[in-house]
Amino acid sequence: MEYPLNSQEKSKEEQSTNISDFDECEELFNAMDQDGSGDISGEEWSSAGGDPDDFQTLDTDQSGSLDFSEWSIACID
Ligand SMILES: [Ca+2]
Repeated sequence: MEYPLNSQEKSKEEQSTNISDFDECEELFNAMDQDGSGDISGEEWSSAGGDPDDFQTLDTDQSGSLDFSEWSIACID
């Protein structure tokens, strides 16, 4: 399924979770996880240009790092 070129405007509601979203999120996650530890530390988040307040919000279990499930909630939704 492809979106027509003239309808680039997608509302948040229309963006369903699909494979390409997931792949993009995974790529971003891996890019931010600079040491390949499998989670994004506060330092990695900041050095990627992330807002510390967003980090706090996304770190739902307050572990001090974002794992992929925490990240994917923000990325895919
Ligand atoms: Ca890491």
